[in-house]
Amino acid sequence: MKLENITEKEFKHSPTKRIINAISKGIIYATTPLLIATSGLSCDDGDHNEPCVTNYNCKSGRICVEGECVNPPEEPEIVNEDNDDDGFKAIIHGGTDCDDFDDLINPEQTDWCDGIDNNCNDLIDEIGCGNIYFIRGKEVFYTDLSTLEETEIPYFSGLDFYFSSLPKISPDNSKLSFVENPGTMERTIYYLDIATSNVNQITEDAGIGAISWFSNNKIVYFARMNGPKDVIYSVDIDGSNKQTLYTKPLGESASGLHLSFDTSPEGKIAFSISPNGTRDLREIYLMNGDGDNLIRLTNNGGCNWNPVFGGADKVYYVCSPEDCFPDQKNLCSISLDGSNQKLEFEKYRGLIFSPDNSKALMDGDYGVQDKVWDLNTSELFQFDLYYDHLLTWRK
Ligand SMILES: [Ca+2]
Ligand SMILES: [Ca+2]
Ligand SMILES: [Ca+2]
Ligand SMILES: [Ca+2]
Repeated sequence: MKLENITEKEFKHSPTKRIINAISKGIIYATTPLLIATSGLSCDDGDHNEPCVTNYNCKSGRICVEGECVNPPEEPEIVNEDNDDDGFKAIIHGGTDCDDFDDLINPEQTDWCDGIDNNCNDLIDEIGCGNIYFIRGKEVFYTDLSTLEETEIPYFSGLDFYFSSLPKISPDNSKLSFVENPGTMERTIYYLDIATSNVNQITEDAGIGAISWFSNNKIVYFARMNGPKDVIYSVDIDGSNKQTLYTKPLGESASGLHLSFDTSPEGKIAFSISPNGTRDLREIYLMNGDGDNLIRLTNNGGCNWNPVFGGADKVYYVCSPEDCFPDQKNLCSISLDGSNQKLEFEKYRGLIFSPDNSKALMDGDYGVQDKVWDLNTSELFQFDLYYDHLLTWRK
């Protein structure tokens, strides 16, 4: 009988079934000749069925297993699961190290600006690029985010800074303004030319607090006259063209709280005052750079201060539902048309924006210490550098 003529019924009852089975097994074995050859278990080595009681009965190198001589199992390859000794196993070994041959790449690294995902989160350089300017103690430094190296800016060593009048970089990155604080009401604003290290006086006034820049080499500053009466001025950096932009009405002055403000690249000013003169209420206001078009932005009955422009259409500010001296400061935001007022983060201290306003660096207390916040995705990233006070973030 020819093999191809066997029906299923005939096959089941056929005495040739055993033979057919044997043939099919032979086919299966034949399809895996490599496996058999490498495992040493091939049928044609002549020792496959060699009986044994102990290893002494087997040929050299073979061992006795369940009465048959077989080749011993291959030694498992010893694998170093943390090849670069950075404390993180490679991803192929179930770990989180996305480059196990570079000890400066693992989930605990800061993802500095080098075009590489240094912290294995599939995002490249999420802390951004440029320089972060900051004060530590009484010294002014900047960190280059391409190298994470700190450079101290000369001149400032030992100067006293108010937290309300921190040095500020000009929009073109060439100058750093600062207020000399001799301990009297009369204070002087200077700027440092970063390239030449020359220091020039801009103006002097009573009780100068916050200072900021417009993009046309104008300084905006707040001064507290006797009364107290808070005024926002603008002045050219040669001290000319001094203009009064806003004078706090007497009813708003009783709180005694210092006025805080920020300038936008487009030339707007956001500032914080108490609408009813109490120490428990402050709101954010907005006006043009010449003092026109004053509007009140926030209206939530709490304490809102230290506004910071984040891009062309948004202001971020410290917010507290209790009073102006809270245990915990939160971060809120509002659009420049007064809409979309919301709580962004609880527990934070300071905030500066990247040059393209896509990211913010938070100088935080209480659990948000030194985080980069991606404004597009609202993700928070660890940033393992510590700053006392952030100044600015510039290319
Ligand atoms: Ca590793
Ligand atoms: Ca690594
Ligand atoms: Ca990354
Ligand atoms: Ca990087």
